[in-house]
Amino acid sequence: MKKFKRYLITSALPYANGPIHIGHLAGVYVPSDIYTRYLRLKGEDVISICGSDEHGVPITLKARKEGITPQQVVDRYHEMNKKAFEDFGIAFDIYSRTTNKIHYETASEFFLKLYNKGEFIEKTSLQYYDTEAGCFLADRYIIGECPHCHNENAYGDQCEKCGSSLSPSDLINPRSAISGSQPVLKETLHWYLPLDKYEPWLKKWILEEHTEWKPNVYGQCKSWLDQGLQPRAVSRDLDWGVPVPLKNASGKVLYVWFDAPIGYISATKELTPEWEKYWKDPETRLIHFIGKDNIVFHCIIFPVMLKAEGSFILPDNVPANEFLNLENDKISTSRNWAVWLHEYLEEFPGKQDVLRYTLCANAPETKDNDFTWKDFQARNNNELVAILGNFINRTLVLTNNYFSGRVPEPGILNNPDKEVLDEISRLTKATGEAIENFRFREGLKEAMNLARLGNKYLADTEPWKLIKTDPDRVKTIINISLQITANLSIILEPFLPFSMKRLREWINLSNFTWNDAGKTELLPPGHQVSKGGLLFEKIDDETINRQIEKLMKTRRENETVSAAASPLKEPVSYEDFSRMDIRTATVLEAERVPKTNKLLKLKIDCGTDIRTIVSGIAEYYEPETLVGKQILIIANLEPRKIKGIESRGMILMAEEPGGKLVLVSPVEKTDNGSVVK
Ligand code: B3M
Ligand code: ZN
Repeated sequence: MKKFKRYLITSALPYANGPIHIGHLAGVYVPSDIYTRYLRLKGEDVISICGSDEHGVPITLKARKEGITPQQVVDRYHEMNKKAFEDFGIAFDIYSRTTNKIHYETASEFFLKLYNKGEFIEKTSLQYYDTEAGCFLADRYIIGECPHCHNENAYGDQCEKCGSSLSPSDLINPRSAISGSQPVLKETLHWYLPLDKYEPWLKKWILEEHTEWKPNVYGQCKSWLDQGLQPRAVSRDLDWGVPVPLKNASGKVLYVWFDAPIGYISATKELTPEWEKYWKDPETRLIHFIGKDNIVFHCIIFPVMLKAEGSFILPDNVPANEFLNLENDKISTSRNWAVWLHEYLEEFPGKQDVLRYTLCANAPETKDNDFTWKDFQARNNNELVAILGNFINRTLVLTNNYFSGRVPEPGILNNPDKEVLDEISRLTKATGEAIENFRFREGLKEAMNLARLGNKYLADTEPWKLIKTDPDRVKTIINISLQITANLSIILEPFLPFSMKRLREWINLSNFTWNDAGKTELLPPGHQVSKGGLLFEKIDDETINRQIEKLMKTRRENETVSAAASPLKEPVSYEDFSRMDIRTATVLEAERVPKTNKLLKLKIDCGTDIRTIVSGIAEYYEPETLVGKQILIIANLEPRKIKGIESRGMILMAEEPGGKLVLVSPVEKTDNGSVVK
């Protein structure tokens, strides 16, 4: 493999429109952090770049919904997410944001460079326009009936009910999410990146020169390339984003997927004046950590942008993960089906490593995977506590009990000892190799095998029995166990940084690098170690059940919401509403209408007069139970003849999702004829 001088690690910039959850962590940030920490331990020149992606339509939609500005939305989540990453030890060198001035400058410059090189196609097309609001509508801003499942609230890019991806022209009766009015098609000018022009180059670069990319990444690229690429618009008619830096472009911004990856470059500029060395020297290895939904942008579109610009290096690898599910269901922000990092920390303070461990041990590296609270508990209790914590605790306690905490001198090594020493070297190497190849689950497993080995060694040699009869032998055993401990504190550092830091304090190990891993004299004879303590604690059933119950509650709430959801009607003006004369009234008499099942004839005192109303509630109410009840009526509905009876007005009822009708009445007894408004 080519030897590189330095590393530039990027992690997908999360949208600043919601908090970070375990799916983000497992898919992108835990892997990128393990990799970065590993390189740093090896003494490589490495920088790790991330930040908030602060443009895009979902952010403007959220702002509109909450009645605040997009800037307020991104300010809130940028700070929150930055803190969440810090809290979990995700060690970026910078967590920047795409609303920074430096980013606007960098993205505009990048666009202009391509523009001046003639890399764009300029083209007008027809797009939906809201004449009431006076603006073009992004796909997300167009709502209408889904042609597949007839959900009335499908978006112009996707129906969230049946999951089909749509384009605005697919929608039946499209309407604007801004004004509710019917949009019209209007011509608009945009700039397109001709991906098709770069297709032959991409095929060679990816399909021939990067056969080492993960199968899920390579496969997705191949299928895009096999289908053939089309020019892709890099601008949008929106007022939130980096303005297109041209004269004839007012009201137009860069498409969020054009500006966001440039965010990696602007963040590097912000971090160091030497940014060009990281982005332009072919001896830098650029690696993008992302989730699978971002593959096309990082493997095809951004590389084409970089290639077209001409002075930048290209990614050498794009280790994308698949998705993490939660308790067998897709993680979803809108359905609140997630474990949020900030909530986790409130409920499991100090236990960042337990989550990091579970998410890595179960990472969706090759296929979608599932996070369950039972698995989380089992990983903690059966692996972190019973294997790792237990071994370390026994070793340090024995060292303190028998040798006052001083590392004993080893004696003559027998064959089992030698085998253990060989295994230390093999397992530490295997851990490193797995990390280098982005197989973090495997790396963690190999590292944990070293702790397993330690436990087995203690169990086989039983130093607590030998201490009376053969104290010299015990010196050897404890020395080797301590060397295993020291090795663990190095090779588990990328995975469990909080606990390994504690452990190294206990064993008093400070100057070390990854290259020390495998050595068997890390702690020399006479070196002092402390008694330590418990690195991990058992998590009981009650705690886990509380988490499961919390999710079940969310599920119940979601079911209620979705069942109740007959879609909202079109907005009406207050004038329209106030034309209805709704009043309180009392039922004086009630009887069935002969030869019908559904109808009751009611005599009503409605304050202004006494009148007859026919109502279709006979299936739900016995007539005699209604007499004396106060209800609401529409008093000015035009009179109608029903089964020969003149009905003057209408009784108000609530219709449950199942169709059952329930009478509506004032919360307190009210004078008849009071106007409802
Ligand atoms: N914000 C998409 C996402 O969070 C996007 C990543 C940008 S990376 C340049 O899935
Ligand atoms: Zn649908």
